[in-house]
This record gives sequence, structure tokens and C-alpha cells, in this order.
Amino acid sequence: MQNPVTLSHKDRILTVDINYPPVNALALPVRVGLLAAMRAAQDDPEVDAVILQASGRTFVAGGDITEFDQPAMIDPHCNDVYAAMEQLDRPIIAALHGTVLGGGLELALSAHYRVALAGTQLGLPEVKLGIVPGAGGTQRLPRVAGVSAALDMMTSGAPISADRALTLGIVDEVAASHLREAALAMAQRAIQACKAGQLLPVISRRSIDVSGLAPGYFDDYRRRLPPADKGGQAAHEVVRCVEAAVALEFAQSLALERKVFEGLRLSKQSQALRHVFFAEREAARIPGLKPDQRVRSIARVGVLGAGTMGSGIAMNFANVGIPTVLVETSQAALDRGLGFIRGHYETSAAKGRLTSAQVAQRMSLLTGSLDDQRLHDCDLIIEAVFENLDLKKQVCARLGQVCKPGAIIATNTSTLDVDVLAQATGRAQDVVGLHFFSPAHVMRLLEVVRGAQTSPEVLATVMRMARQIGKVAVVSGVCYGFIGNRMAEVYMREAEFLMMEGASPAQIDGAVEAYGMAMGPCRMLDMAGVDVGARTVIEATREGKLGQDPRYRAVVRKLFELGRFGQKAGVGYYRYEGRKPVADPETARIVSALATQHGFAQRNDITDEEIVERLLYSMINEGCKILDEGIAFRASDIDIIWTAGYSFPAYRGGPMFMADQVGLKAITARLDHYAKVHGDKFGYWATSDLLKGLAEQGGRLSAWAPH
Ligand code: 3H9
Repeated sequence: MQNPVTLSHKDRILTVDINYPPVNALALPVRVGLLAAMRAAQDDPEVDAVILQASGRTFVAGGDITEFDQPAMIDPHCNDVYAAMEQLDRPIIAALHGTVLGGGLELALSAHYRVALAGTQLGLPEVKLGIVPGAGGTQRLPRVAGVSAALDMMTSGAPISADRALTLGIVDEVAASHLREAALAMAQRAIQACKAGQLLPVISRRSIDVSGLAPGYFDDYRRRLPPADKGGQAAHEVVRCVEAAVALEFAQSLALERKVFEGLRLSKQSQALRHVFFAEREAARIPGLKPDQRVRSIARVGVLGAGTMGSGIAMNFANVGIPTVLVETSQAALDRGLGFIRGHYETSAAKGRLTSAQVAQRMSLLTGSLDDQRLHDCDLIIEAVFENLDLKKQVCARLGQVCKPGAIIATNTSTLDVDVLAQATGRAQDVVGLHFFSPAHVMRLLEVVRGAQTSPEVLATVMRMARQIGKVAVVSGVCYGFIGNRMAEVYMREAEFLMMEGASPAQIDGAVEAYGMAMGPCRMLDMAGVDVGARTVIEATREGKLGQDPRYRAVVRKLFELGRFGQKAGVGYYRYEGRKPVADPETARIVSALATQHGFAQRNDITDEEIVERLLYSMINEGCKILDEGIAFRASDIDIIWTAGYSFPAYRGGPMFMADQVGLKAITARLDHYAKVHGDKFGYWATSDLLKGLAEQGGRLSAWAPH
């Protein structure tokens, strides 16, 4: 490979250029190159100043995350490079563009001056990977931005704009354009300042301003963070490092930071978060698609149905500047949909997240219509009508007539057979399932359902579109519930069986929430609507998709029958005081009667461990069946479905990552145990062949690939 760090000399300025695609990460060859560059500058009396820049779409986006799995990081460490930069007796100007993140910002903070192109994003996102900034970030950032702003940046991991960085003193200048010229001009000023006898500004030599910090400041700050064992481990360690920065000499606290970084790098949370980082990117790769696969252009979108789902879907496109037509059958429904969208945008504007000009611009991209002929010039049409097979079939048949040739017809179904709907259009090759999650303008996950005849071009187009609208897309094959809801069905099944065996909704929710799920199954269904959940179960049972067990999801059906629709009705699994769920003795009575009816012996020895195992291990088993059947391409795709769409804690990596961590042998042993204890008339505990095989061979799901 070509040297990733090149030097060029002109007019006594040395330009050090990093060129290491895709994101100029600080991999070993880059560190070696940078260190050599600093030594060359030090030894060269013909150099008056150094400009540090990067080629391509971005300045340095961080340390090389792929290196973090190594037992030990290989020298030179970034800290060696940064120390050499600070020791240079001539000015270094960092010229920043793109995303200046993690080790990239740490690199910039080790230069003497920084100029950023307008639009640059800067941040220390390491906590999102379960680590702390490990090359001086926790030490240098508080020295320029102050303790409070530095902690906020590092514990959230959120990037800031170049303008905000200027206000905080992180950069010295923002250039509207012509970054190179701005850096050269800055270099000339710095050279003059040196000649006038000014000392070079070295951040590590500055003191930290603690005058505004109240006594107990750091403890108060810690209390506002998520608990360490609930994904907050790295954020707590950031506070420890900054506290050390205030109390100790730079060299001492830098050494502490490095030790903390090394400890976290090997931690379970960090391994899981890194797995999620790479799994998200892997999910975009579709086996069998050629790298030069042609994609269709999507310049105009149509959404059929302006309910909560349809309106949310439409917003995704307006948000990125794509004209979208929203079609409904009644003016009242259309007005409600457009009103919902406007209300959402205006609330965002009131919170300062959008300007009123942006609200107006987005609304101008959205048109409503009662005439489905308006869909004719759309490149992508998404039907988001009520989840009913006959209705959706009718709608798809109509779309087949109305849409122009080559348009992509997408169905937003969560359970229905995409192949049946595709046939109804008469052009199955142009049809794909796009399962948005509610609220569709907020949730990051998009399940892309490839039908038996979906063309590679259509699949590639919607994957690119998903990225454009900021979604993480995962491809699923066709089966009942696709990947996510099929697994969720198993999770809910066990929750309800456990209830009939004697566990309360609060105990079940509490156990999985303690594990890290944002919301337990009972609270979740109460919020989504017991009626919605029950109708799906009733319909699917009628169609024979959920087996013939009369006990299956008996609780949700009963609650539905009794009008206990969840939060919106004030009662469901819980009773609601406002939005607060409280235990309801009536639920216990209903469930106990169901237990008697269905022959469950109620017991009071159900532990949280049993709840987590029965809900999650059975879900893992279902995930393995999904892999075995070729519904999902890889185990990590399933993890992304669950972390991005079902609030599975990212710091646990997703259910399949969890399975590898627990050990597949241990999981199959527990599945066998529950089969023995409960019997297995309906095959609920039948271990998937894939899981059984891997467990026997000592294999791992993460390493599995279909033959
Ligand atoms: C750190 O800096 C620690 C230091 O404090 C201490 C060190 C001692 N490393 O996301 P994309 C790959 S920790 C390796 O699709 P985008 C990525 O996997 C790091 N690889 O592009 C993908 O590969 P592929 C702190 C990386 O335009 C390709 O680049 N920094 C890294 O949507 C394109 O990525 C971060 O956490 C990396 N650091 O978004 C920033 N970054 O094509 C992490 C990316 O094979 N990165 N890749 O799938 C990002 O947030 C986004 O990638 C970025 C670009 C916004 C930069």
C-alpha cells in the first residue's frame, strides 16, 4: 500500500497529508507516518510551519477500531505522536474538514492551531464504543473547552458543529470555504507570532479553569449518568479521567487515562458496542449483489395511507428534501395526517431543533391528495394502509395499475406475506417489503423484506434509500413476522406462560429491564396497544400461522376481550395512573382464572433468572431457526434488528452476540431443561439444528455463514 502519510514542501511550509481511506483512521501505518513526519519537521531547518491535513471526505475520524480487539496495542501509540507534535518548536496548524472524531480530534488538539471548514463535525464519541478517549482527549479537551462542556461532549459522545467548536475555543477559526488557503494564512500569522517571540500555544501546558465548579461537582455529574452496569461504564470513567486531569499533573493523568482506556477496551460492554458498530455496517452488504449493481433513482415518493405510520414514513423523505405525495381516501384522514406532520415539525421548531424556514421547506415538499393517480409519477410508492391481507391485496393490485413502469412498490407490513402482495401487483420483481417501526420518523430500524421475486436492483435501491433517510436497514426473507416480530412472538409467548405460572407483569418486566431492555414486554404491549397485539395474534391463529395451542397468548386475547387495551384505556396488563403503570389485582385474577382454565399450576418460585432465560434463550433459538431457514443472512443482522428496533441494550450486543457470550452449549442445556420441566407438546423448546450443531462443535454464531 502507498504510504498513508505524505510530506510536501513549499515556501518553507511542510504539508503533512494523511490519506488512508475510507475515514483516515489512525491505524498503525498512519501513526508511524505521522511520527516520522514530526521527526522530519524537527530535523529540517527549512520548515517554518507545518500544516496537518487529510485527503478524501474527512479529516481523521478516530483511532482504528479494528485494532481494539488485539491483546495489546502496537507502538507507536497516538500519545507518542501527539507528544512529538507538542514538542515541535515550530507551529502546527490542523486543517479540519468532514468528521473530526475521537483520535482525530485528539490529534487536532495536539496541534498548536486549528482551522475548520464550515460544516465540519467535531466530537469524542468513544463512549458509544464503550471506551474513553484514549489519547489525551479527556485531558486536553477540558483545558480548552472547560470541564463542563468537555464532560457533556465526552459522556454523550455527540458531535458538535464547527461554529460551536469555535465558541468553545476548540478551533481558532471557521473557514466558510477554501480550507487550504485559510490554513496557509493561519500558518503565516503563526510564523510571525513566533518571530515576535510569542510562545507556541500547547494545550497540555494550560491549566484547567475550575473556578466555576461547585463542591461535589463530579459526584453530582456522575449521578446524572446511566448506571455503570447499564451501559454507563465508559461515561463514568470519563468523569474519573477528567477529575484526575483537574487534580494531577498532565503526565500523571494522561497515564491514568491510558490505563482506563486499556481496561475498557477489553470490557464486555465495549466488545458488545464495537460488535454493534461493525454489525450495522455489515447489514448493508447483501450477499450475491454485484458491487456495481445498478440502482434506480428515487426523486419522488408516494405514501398511501396518512395514518400515524404513513405520516411518519412521509416525514422521512421530506426531511431529506424528497418531494412526497400522501394519498388518502377521505379529506378528514388526509387533514389529520398532514396536521400531525405539521404539529411534529412545529414542536421541533419550538425546541430549537428546526428553524421556521426548515418547517416551511419540509411542508412544501409534502402534498396531500385524494386521487391515487397522483402516484403515477412517483419512483417509490409505499403502501401504509391498515394491516389486513384482503385490504392490502386490493391496494397492491391498484398500485400495480396506477404506478409507472419501473416504479418500486413497497408494502409496509409487519406480518403479512410479501410474496402474496407482490403477486397482487402483477409486477413482483418491483415489490419489496419496507417494515418501518413506530414512530416511523424516529425509529432507526427498517426491515427490508425481499420477496421471492424482488429484483436485485430494487433491493439495492431501497438499501441506498434507507441510508439516505438515516435508517439502519436489515434484509429479511419472507416468513410470518419476518425477523423481528417472529422472534418477539416467542418472547411474548414465554412472558404470558410465565404469567399464568404465577409471575406478575411487574416481575417479568422488572427482570428483563434489569437485564437492560428499555421496557419489559407487558409495559411495551400496553403502550403499543393490547388491541393491536391481540388482533394480530387472533388473525394469525385463524390463518394457522401460530399453531393450535389453546393456551397460546391466552392473556392478551382475554385482555382484549375485556376491553383492557393498555395505556390508552387506562388498563391493560397494568392499571394506569396517568402514564404510570401500577400493579392491578384484577390482572392477577384474570390471569389466575386463565391458569386454571388451561391447566397451569401456579407457583411462587419463579426467579428473574428463569424469566430472562425463558424469554431470551427461546428468542435466540428462534433466531437460529431464522438463520437456518435463510431468512436472515447472518447472526449480526439479527442483533441489529433487536438493538435498533426493539431496544435490546446495545451494550449487550444483541441476542445472538449474547448467545455467543453465554456459550451455545449452556443455552441448549437450558432449552433442554425447560423442555423436560414443561413438556414440549407444541415444539416450543425444540432446539434448532443450527444451534444444536454449533453447540456440539463448540462453534459460535458470529462465525457462522451459510454454506
Ligand atoms: C478512538 O478514536 C479512540 C481514541 O480515543 C484512542 C486511540 C488510541 N476505525 O460509517 P461508515 C469504517 S475510537 C476503523 O459506513 P459514513 C467503517 O467500518 C474511534 N474503521 O461511513 C466502514 O467500513 P466498511 C472514535 C472505521 O460516511 C467505513 O469506515 N471514532 C472507523 O456513514 C465507512 O464508515 C468513531 O467512533 C474507525 N474509527 O460515516 C467514529 N470509522 O466500508 C466512527 C469508520 O468496510 N465512525 N470506519 O463497512 C463513524 O462514526 C462513521 O464511520 C463516520 C463516517 C461518521 C466517520
